[in-house]
Amino acid sequence: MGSAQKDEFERLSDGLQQRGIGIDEVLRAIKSQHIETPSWGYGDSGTRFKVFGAPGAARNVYEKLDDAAFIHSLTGVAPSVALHIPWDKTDDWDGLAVYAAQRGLSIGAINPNLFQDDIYKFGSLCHTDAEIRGQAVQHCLECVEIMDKTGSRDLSLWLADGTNYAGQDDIRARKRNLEAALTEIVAAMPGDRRLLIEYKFFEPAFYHTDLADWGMAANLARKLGPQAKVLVDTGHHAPGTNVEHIVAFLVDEGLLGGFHFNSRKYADDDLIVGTTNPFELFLIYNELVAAEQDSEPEVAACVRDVAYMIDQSHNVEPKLEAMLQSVLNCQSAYAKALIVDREALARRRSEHDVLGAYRVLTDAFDTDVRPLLAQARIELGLAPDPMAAFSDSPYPAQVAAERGMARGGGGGYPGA
Ligand code: PSV
Ligand code: MN
Repeated sequence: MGSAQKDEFERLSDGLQQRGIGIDEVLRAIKSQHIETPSWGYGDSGTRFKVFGAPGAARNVYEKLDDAAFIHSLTGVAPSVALHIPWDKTDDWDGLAVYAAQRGLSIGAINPNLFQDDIYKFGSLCHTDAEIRGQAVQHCLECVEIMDKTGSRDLSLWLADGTNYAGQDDIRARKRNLEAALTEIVAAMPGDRRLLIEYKFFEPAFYHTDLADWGMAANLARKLGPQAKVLVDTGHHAPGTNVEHIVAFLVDEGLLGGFHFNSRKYADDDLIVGTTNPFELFLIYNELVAAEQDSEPEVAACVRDVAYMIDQSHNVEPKLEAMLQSVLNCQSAYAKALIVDREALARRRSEHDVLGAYRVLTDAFDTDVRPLLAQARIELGLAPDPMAAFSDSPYPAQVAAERGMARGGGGGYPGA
């Protein structure tokens, strides 16, 4: 350990210990954090206006796994990769799982794609036509088989279903269609596999979205039974929504299944989590850390099973650096949540010391946790500064030279 790093860590650790924070426990938690990266964040992707090609962007699922392994080698906390089907489809799932394992990775959530086939113009699982619903269910069942072959635990479901005009369709009929389709899908899933239900209040439909908010997702999850949980995509809320409140509520109900982290600024899932609103990310983690320590065993168990996933596809930022930055922002938010003085917080709350309680949170948020994270990385046998290690690594230039410019150039508009 460099002596400057050692001094900084000891200073921080002394200060935290004086506040009654167990430094070993905090380090243990930081080292066992788990953040899943998305395969689609490594390939060429962008907005519906324009996809700017990126040199070195992964061209297939194997290259995506190589990139994910590189991010994991720098951070030590990103050992799984979410796949999107059919974007990542292969004829050899066993081979893919082995390829991942050889790189210290496992296959994370499997994401069905119920939005890019022509048949889905008016919906998928909610469609009025039973045949189209049947095809959508079949696709999900194919994904359940892929989960089996790859050892994936979670089927992560997002629907683009909805309508654009008042009167366009029967909202209640669509709701029933969805419930029936998901019942069939859950029935086909082994008991140790989970269905994560993602909601989004807008886009690509704008009049009504069939799964518009966490309440609708939670209602469905309850009906579907213990294998179904809610997935919170941080980008899928109206501006001003208190996301940490939703998180606290869902975890307390045992219904929180996972996250798709990104920044709400772009409206959906492209910008890097925690860049514009790191305080929100900290407050989300704060609720989770508090729940981890809850005396109700079910609440604590629910947090332990939460899947922390990034859902971003970068357009103007260098892709690998962007993914690394995303993981680092999650690490920093979590570390800050871990050092909240929970006893002081409980005391201030019981005294109705409104701003005192707020300052307990900002004391943690304002703490420079970099020496703590560096220490955790050193203990994991990693470089203390992943961004410096990234800059020193030949990997990004190597893949740029090998892979060249994959595709890019397109966009969702005619002639784009
Ligand atoms: C949809 O906006 C979403 O958040 C879903 O999770 C998709 O699977 C993902 O983005 C990638 O398109
Ligand atoms: Mn998402």
